[in-house]
Amino acid sequence: MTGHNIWVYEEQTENMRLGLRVKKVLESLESKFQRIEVVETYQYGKMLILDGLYQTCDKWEFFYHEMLVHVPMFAHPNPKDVLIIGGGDGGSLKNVLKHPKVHVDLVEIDKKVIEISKKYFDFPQTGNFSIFLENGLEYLKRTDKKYDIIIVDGSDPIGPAQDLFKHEFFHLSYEKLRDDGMFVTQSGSPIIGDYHEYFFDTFKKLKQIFPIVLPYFTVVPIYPTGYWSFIIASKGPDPRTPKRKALKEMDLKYYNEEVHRASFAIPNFLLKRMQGELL
Ligand code: SPD
Repeated sequence: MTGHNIWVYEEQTENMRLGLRVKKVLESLESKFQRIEVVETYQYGKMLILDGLYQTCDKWEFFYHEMLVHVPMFAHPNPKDVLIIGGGDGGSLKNVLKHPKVHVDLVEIDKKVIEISKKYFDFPQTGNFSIFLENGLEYLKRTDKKYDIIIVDGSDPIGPAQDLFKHEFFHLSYEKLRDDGMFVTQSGSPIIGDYHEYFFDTFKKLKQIFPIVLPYFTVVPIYPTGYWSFIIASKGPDPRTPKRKALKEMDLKYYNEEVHRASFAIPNFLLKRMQGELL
C-alpha cells in the first residue's frame, strides 16, 4: 500500500460502503469512549471519523450543521439559552454563536473529540459558551436550567450516542425547555436499513411527548445515501416558519428562508408511512 493508495471506508450497510482516497492520516487513537480518526481526503478535505462512522468534513459540514442549527434558531421567536448535546467537533456551536445575544451550553461526553476538533476543525476558541464533559442524559437529569432550544448533534444510535435516542432522554428534554421551547435531533437517513428504522422510531417517541413534531431534510454527501433527516419537536412555535431573516454577516452557505420552508416538504413514500401522524 503506498501513500497514494490508502482508502478509508464507512461500512454503511452490509452491502454498501463509501470509500474515500486518503492523502494523510492525521490522527488515529482510541479514547475512553470510541475510536477517533482524522484523515485528510482528496475529495472532501479533512474528515472526522468516530467508531468507523463519518461525522464531519471540511468541505460539506455546512449542509448538516447549518440545517441542524438554523432551522430551530430562526423558527424560535427569541432564542437566548441554547443547549447542544454532542457536537464535540464544534460545527453546531460555531453556527449557534452566529446568532446575537445567545449563551450556549455544550455537553460532550468525549474530551478527546473536542481537543482534536480544536486542532483540525473550526471549533470556536472563544465566545459566550460553556463546555460540560459528560453524558447528555446524565446532564439533563441533574441540571436545573431551562433552555429555549435543545440541539442534539450526536452520532448514530450505537456506542456513546445510544442514550440520546431514548424515551427518557426526550422526556427530560421536554422538561428542560421553556414554554415556547424547541428540540431538534439528527435522525438518520429515512431510506435504508437500520437508519430508516431510527428515523421512524425517533419520530414516534417524540410524538408521544411534544404537541408538534415534524421531520425535515437536507443533503449530506458523506452520510449513508446522502439524504439526511432531522426531527424537530416544538412546545408552541411552528417550526416551518422562520421568524427572522438571516443576517449577511452570518455568511451562511446553505441555509436561507426558502430552504428552511422547503426542507419540510415530505416525499410521498414517507408520507404514506407517516400518514395520520403528521400535523
Ligand atoms: N452517520 C453519522 C451521523 C452523524 C451525525 N452527527 C455528526 C456530528 C457532526 N457534528
